[in-house]
Amino acid sequence: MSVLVLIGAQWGDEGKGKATDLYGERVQWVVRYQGGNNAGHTVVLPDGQKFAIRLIPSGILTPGVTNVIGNGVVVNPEALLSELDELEARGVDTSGLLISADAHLVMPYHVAMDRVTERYLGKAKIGTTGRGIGPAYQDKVARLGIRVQDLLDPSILQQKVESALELKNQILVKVYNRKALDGQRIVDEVLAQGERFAHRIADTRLLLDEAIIRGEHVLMEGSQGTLLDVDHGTYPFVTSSNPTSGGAAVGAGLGATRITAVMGILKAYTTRVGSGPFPTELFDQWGDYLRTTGGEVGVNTGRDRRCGWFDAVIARYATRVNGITDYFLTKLDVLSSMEQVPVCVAYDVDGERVDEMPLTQTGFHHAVPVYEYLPGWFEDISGCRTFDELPANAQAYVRRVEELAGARISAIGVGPGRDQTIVLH
Ligand code: 2SA
Ligand code: GDP
Ligand code: MG
Repeated sequence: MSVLVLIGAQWGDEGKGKATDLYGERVQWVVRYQGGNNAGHTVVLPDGQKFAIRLIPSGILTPGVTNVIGNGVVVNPEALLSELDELEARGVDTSGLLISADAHLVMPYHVAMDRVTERYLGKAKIGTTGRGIGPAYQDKVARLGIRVQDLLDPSILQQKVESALELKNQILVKVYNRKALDGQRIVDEVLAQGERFAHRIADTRLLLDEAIIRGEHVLMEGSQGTLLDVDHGTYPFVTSSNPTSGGAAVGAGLGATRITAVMGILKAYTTRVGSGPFPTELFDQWGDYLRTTGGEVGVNTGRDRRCGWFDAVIARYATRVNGITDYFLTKLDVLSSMEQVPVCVAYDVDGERVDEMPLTQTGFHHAVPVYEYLPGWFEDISGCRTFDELPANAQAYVRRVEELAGARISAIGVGPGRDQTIVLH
């Protein structure tokens, strides 16, 4: 391991927090490279303590690790401080957290715009987390963004907030019939918040490069997932960043040749939160079974997750667009106690069999899963620690998923705990 990128292979919530915690023990650095406090990564420590990490890298729970919020992340200062306070109140040492000077800020007007836009879209809404993530990235691309480094220069900050607010206030007042936001108040608020984390602002791309040259190991923790990627996901029902492995180089400021391995986190079935197409989605008692048994509820928003069977078309796609070298197959334990486990191996799109992601959005909307039925198992596998201990049918399921996904499975999750993992490679 030198620079390992860990990404969600589906629509997020595959168990990236647990995987980061597990592999975090072998690295000196953990880096978040995209997204913001829309993420919700769950880590269950060996003593049973459960943490729901949002904006800060999950490596914060591993003593001795330096954690980086990279330039590709959007940082809500209020959310950052409250997460730091929560972690510190639970005895977590947060002194090793650094924030890129070039990361963008999620401002109060981004949160306001996110919420009014979703309301305005009505039935066509994206189902965002309402955390202002999309509007913050919009401003970044429109060159109207406020960066972490602007907190170090109040007069620049003031100018930038005023120009960003000029248009936004017009939209809020004239289109959405809301009150205009007070720029001065926002500036004073974020400056006061910034004072509390100014000592963490750093040239993180330089520090990371120097660390790699010294031979230290880095884990890049993706949030959301491949199908939520703004370029490679189910657009427009996506998040506004690049969770895929290419985003890691950009969002951390590391050269692409520095990445040595890409691990995909792959749930043994599929879930999705928010709107958008989902071919294997279940609307029957099996959907309820997966939701209840798998505890499929949004970490951040408390929304129920939509549930469906494993989709190999998506997995193959994730392998390809991320250059996945290894998979961590999570939540295999949730599939115990089923006679047969359906696995989607291809789609039927308007009467034609399709083995790869359809070319168009409409094609994906029309995709009907072609299932293969694998024999199930009834044994409780949460105590298994080696592959050989798994029932034969569970072993066969893993091997078939591996074959269909096109990359080797290196680890298998059989429960939420760090130790509830079967390591194969
Ligand atoms: P946004 O808020 O602009 O990023 O929303 C755009 C889409 O991205 C989805 N999205 C997510 N999907 C799964 N998990 C996420 N994190 C939380 C979690 C979500 C929660 O871990 O449970 O608590 O509800 C996450 N973040 C963004 C979102 O649902 C939209 O489809
Ligand atoms: P992330 O966003 O990818 O980090 O995933 P979330 O934390 O949003 O959701 C994954 C959920 O599954 C969390 O509640 C984890 O504790 C849990 N989890 C992770 N791996 C396993 C596993 O192998 N088995 C079971 N039963 N739960 C798991
Ligand atoms: Mg999550």
